[in-house]
Amino acid sequence: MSVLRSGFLLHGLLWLACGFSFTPLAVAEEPIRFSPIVISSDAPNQGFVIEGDPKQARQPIPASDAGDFLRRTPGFSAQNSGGTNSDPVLRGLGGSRLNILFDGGEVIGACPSRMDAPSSYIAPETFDQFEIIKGPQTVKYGPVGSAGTVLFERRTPLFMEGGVRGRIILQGGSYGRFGQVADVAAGNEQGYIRAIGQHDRAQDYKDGSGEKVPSKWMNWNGDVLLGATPSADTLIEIGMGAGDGEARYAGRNMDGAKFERRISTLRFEQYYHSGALESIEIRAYHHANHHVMDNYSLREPSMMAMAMPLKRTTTGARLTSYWQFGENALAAGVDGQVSKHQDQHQQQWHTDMDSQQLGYFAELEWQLDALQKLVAGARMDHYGTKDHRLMLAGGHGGNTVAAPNATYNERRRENLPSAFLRYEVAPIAATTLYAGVGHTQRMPDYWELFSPKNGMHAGPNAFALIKPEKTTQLDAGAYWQNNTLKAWLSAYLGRIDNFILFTGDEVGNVAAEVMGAEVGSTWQLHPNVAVDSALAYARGRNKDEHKALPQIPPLDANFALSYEEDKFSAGVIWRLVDSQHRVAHGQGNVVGLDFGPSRAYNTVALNGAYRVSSQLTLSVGADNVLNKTYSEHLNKAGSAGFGYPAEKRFNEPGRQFWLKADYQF
Ligand SMILES: [Cu+2]
Repeated sequence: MSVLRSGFLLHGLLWLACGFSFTPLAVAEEPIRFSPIVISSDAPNQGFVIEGDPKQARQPIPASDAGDFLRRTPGFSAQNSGGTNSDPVLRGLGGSRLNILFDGGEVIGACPSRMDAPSSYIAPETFDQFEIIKGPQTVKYGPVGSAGTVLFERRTPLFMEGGVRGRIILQGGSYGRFGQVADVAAGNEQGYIRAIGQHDRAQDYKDGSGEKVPSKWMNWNGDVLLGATPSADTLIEIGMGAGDGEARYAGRNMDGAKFERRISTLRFEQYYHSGALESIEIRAYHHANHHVMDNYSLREPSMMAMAMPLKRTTTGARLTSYWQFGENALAAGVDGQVSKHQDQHQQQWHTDMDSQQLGYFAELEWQLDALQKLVAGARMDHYGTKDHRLMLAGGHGGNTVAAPNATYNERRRENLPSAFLRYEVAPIAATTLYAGVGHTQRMPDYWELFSPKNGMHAGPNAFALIKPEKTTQLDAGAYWQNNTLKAWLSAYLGRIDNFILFTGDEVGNVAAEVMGAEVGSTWQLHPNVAVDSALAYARGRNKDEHKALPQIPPLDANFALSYEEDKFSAGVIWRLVDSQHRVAHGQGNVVGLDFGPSRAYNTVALNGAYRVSSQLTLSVGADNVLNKTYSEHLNKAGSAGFGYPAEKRFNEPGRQFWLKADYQF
């Protein structure tokens, strides 16, 4: 029994030291505060790593998907198209610049307009842990996310003796919101079986002026995990899952009628107790996504009724070995992936793209002395992408006249390196400073190579034309904590060569610069009263065209005052967002283009929570209490199909109420 415990205790340490975050070099002796019951904004546990329990209550209203979940974190925002399936953006950079992993694997959507961003397939409350690593400061998770890496992980705690445990969440709110999550596991020393089911839905919401915004959505997910622990140091887990959903989009000319996913995963972990090799981890996954968008099942068609079915399958694996040499830790491994995209003509499925990636990496944590360490990593990726399109039919699935494809049957190959180096120091107790530099080269993704219209009018084809994007970024920050105050800062300055930029439906490479910071604090001004603040600012410049980079969110600040007793908490959150005048009209990415400046706004939200027992917590909230009418800067222009005038943003929800019951057994 104790051996079993030690194996997984060891894993817990690895999880902290290697797998996810780098443990702070020094920590204050006492936590300054109980974990708040309702989270106002997720603060980093160090400058650039944020982690937490995605099942915990957060304001505003429980997130509809991972995009909605992430956009509440300082530094994040999202390109919004309606009530759900927004595409998350970190520091103004989204799409494939943000590497989002679903239980160790990449889920790549099928929609050529990214209606089904990876985050749209992730129901946060069905996961145990999320982790955000800002900047190109790790090389362990597949192709490096140049803006950052986000991990949603399930980690089933082992059963030391036979038993059953679980968690049931019920949540409801304004505009027909009603969601359920059930997560039940049974097992003993030899293994476990775990079933996780989720269903959630909402009707169209109304903005602060009482106008209905087309935004109705529904999603469900079901997953089963079977784990075996044949010895104290071995874990084998297989997982199977499925899900589907639908979404009406105020900001698109078609709605998402199907977001079907099928997933199989395999996880193997082996721990060793002698020698330098500590453990080996293997993760394998197969994701099959079937997406349909149409203009008739969730709206009255304003033109000829049409539907577009699409499929994507992605299969991959990663092997990581963890080593310990004295005080120094090394993680080294290899990962790879094959992916295929299909669309449908005359009821027949046709492959338009297939791609492969193979990479190998090593990341070293070198403890210089008790107070200083260096972390360095490097990886190399080999990519191949094949163009199967005989004819080009225009970008975004438009029905423009088809033209012969000059790159039919061609395969592009790229070998792209990435590396980073970071120095961390704890000059005084409970303080960490870090500074790092990272470089990563990103293969253009499906949306950049296949969705643009380049090549339609005898112009150069995006598939042949677009160069890999090269990001070089300095990341620096600080984390400081004493018994009553915690403060943190993470800042960055980056240069992006061959930044992949959409101008209308066409795409090109430009030189760009990005810079910004997130800063925040928690002040426990009384044993029961805390003040949280967070502020995020991002700025981007297109050096070639001497103007702003598009789709950069404005300054966003968040202040929260909370009162907590042992069983009860109440809070008020004031969010202030500045106007954004740095825009690049008609430019952006496949999801959205800038169409003008946006106005400043502020909203107030209230929450309360009560721990009925150690098992049951109730929380309630009211968002946008003052019923303001406002829209976010990153917003698809409202669809003409719903009567929105050209280039008019659709609004965010007016006042809404929610209630969440969280029961653990
Ligand atoms: Cu779509």
